[in-house]
Amino acid sequence: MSVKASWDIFCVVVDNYGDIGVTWRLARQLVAEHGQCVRLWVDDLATFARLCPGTSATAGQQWHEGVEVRHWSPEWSGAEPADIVIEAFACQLPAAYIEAMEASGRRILWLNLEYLSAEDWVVGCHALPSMQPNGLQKYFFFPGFEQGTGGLIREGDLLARREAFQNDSTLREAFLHGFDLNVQPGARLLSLFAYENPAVAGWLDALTADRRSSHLLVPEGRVLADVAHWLGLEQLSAGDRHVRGALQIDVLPFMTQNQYDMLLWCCDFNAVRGEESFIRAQWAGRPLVWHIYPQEEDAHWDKLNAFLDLYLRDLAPGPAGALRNFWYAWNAGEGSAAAWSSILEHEAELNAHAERWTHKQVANGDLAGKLVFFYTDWL
Ligand code: TRH
Repeated sequence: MSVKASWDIFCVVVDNYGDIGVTWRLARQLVAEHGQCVRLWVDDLATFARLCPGTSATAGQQWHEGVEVRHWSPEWSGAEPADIVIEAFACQLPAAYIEAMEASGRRILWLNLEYLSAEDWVVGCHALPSMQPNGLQKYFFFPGFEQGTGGLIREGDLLARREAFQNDSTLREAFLHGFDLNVQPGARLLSLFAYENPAVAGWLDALTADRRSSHLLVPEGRVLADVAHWLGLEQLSAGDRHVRGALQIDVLPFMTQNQYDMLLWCCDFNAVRGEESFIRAQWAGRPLVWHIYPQEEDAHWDKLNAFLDLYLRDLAPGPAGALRNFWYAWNAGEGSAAAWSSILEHEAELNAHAERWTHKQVANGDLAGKLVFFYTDWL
């Protein structure tokens, strides 16, 4: 049984949707599944509104799905600190808020929720405390893919919902019809969410020339310019449909997180990016390619390799090599056409492996549950 407590989650939107995507999902789950009282402080309501339609881009305070969403403006107006304070991804809490934590005289659990990484040092650093200059202690909470980490965000009923959806073709058809999509029987269904990426062209060439038809679904976003360029067009927008050889491309609107989950569940293969869509594609139980968020001095390649080493550990050399090569080509921006043909040779093994991986991750526990347990234990 969870102790009912108050939580303040602070989120700075650096760019894109990952920071708010993670914190919004976590906030909702803490409320819905653990009965917690959660305030989410976000500095960019316009980006939040893309994930949560119905959001006011100007309201200082609003409620969505039981979460109190507060606009975190540069002029801090003051607030009583919560029992648990999460600064997401090392964002800087307002100085006055830290002072209020100190002055409260209460025991407040202060956590920094870190970015996701499969690197092996994560297990050793997870949940370590660090003494702050003002005498308060801050803990570093690392999500991750191994037992000794904070796990991944996963709603309690997610796998059951996903399996029910994937086992009932009428649900899939209804979802796709909602976007005015009819998938040809036998066609391979693919989704594409990525940063700007020159490797997309080679992949589309390979799909066009394939013996089997493919249907590619692209929610609006940064990669669209590459798809447009490949099609010889100035631009693309939601609702556009184009056919080249064996490939049909449909551009979809940017959808809610729940709809995006269903899109991932529908597809035979998903191209995802960043942190959050990367996790959601793993819960889909289908093979994926990850366009990792590029970092300075190519630091992201270590992260990419660490994940691949873990993910491919129990897979035979043929399919493991095929997937690794495709991920390398995707992130290097070249060579994706040849790498894709090896993926197709190992489709069945890669499918089975993706499902096995999902269940292995479930066994590690989930981030919200681990946070609540950490708090209870700390008390
Ligand atoms: O948007 P991102 O590129 O976010 C990135 C990463 O988190 C990165 O680590 C971080 O440093 C950087 O932001 C600042 O990719 P990500 O993490 O996959 O977040 C996308 C979110 O958008 C995710 O919650 C899924 C959601 N989404 C929708 O809700 N609807 C959609 O149609 C699509 C395509 C995505």
